[in-house]
Order: sequence, then structure tokens, then C-alpha cells
Amino acid sequence: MSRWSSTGHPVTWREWVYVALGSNLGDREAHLAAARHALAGLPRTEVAAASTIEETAPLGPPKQGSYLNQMVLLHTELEPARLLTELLRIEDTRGRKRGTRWGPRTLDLDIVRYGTREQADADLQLPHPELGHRPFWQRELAELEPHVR
Ligand code: A4P
Ligand code: MG
Repeated sequence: MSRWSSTGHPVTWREWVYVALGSNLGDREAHLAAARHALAGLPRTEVAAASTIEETAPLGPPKQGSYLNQMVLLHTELEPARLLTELLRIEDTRGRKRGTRWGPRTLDLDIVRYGTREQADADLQLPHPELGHRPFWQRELAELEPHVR
């Protein structure tokens, strides 16, 4: 995204974005590592920081194994819809099968916050509606906030 400043030079706008990583199927560490690597390779995007990885008890109805959860802070020029498309593509590269809502998954990537943007579209809700209900997300977000410059 670029605009023109009063001096005639292009000004590039970047947004700070928190992305949650979750995995509870297969080699969970490897899925998270591959996700961090893929996020760092996105165009016009930098991974500014990554939180501690936490093991968490599964939330939701289906019986499933525990999760590894982590959050990364991105600094990106990608618009929310484009970023979501990239996240779904990265999930697919790790063999993500879409079955039961909140069911087990090799890799889940959610946009937790996109700057201060608020929207309630069916395919993209910002901030993520579960943020207030997931203490591990709140801990990870607090760990990353000091990296916003
Ligand atoms: N979508 C809407 N808003 C967003 C957003 N902010 N970020 C839409 C990402 N996606 C968003 O997602 C379904 C659709 O949600 C997407 O196509 C997108 O258009 P999905 O990943 O296919 O389905 P899902 O993950 O089963 O549903 P949902 O509602 O995303 O669930 P969550 O919140 O991802 O929860 N337990 C522990 N301990 N740790 C976890 O990380 N995660 C879940 C899944 C369940 N239990 C868990 C954890
Ligand atoms: Mg999801």
C-alpha cells in the first residue's frame, strides 16, 4: 500500500499484525516451524518477533490431543483479505483437512489482531472473536507487544 507524501515521495504503510499458530496433529513442532518459515517468506512482510511456544489443553467439544500454540508479530503491507488467503494456503501445505469446527488439525493460522482494524465479515472477523476467551493468546500477545516500534 503506498501513498504520496507532501514532498512527492511515496510513503509505504505497514501494519502490525498478530497471527496465532496452533497444531495438535502429527509433528507439531515441525508444523509450527514450517509456518514461521512460510510467514517470513511472504511478500512485503517481516516476522518481527515470535512468542514462546506453549502446550495447551484442547478447547472445544471433540476429543483431541493437546495443542502447541505460538503467536508471531508480523509487520506487513498485505491487506487483511490477502493475508488470510496466504494463511489458508500455508495451512494447506501442511496437509490441513477441514472437518469438524474446532476439531484436530495439523496447522491452524488465525489473524488475532490486524492493527486496530475491526470488522465482522463471515470470512474474516477482526479482532478474532476468541481473543477474550483464550488466556494463552492473551499471554502470547502481551509477550509480543513490546516489539511494536
Ligand atoms: N475466519 C474468520 N475470522 C478469522 C480470523 N480472524 N482469522 C474464517 C482466521 N480465519 C478467520 O477457519 C474457518 C474460517 O474462519 C476461515 O476460512 C476464515 O474465513 P478454519 O481454520 O477452517 O476452521 P476452525 O479453525 O475449525 O474454526 P475457527 O472458528 O477458526 O476456530 P479457531 O478459533 O481457530 O479454534 N484448543 C487449543 N488449546 N488451542 C487452539 O489453538 N484452536 C481451535 C480452533 C480449537 N481448540 C483449540 C485451539
Ligand atoms: Mg482457524
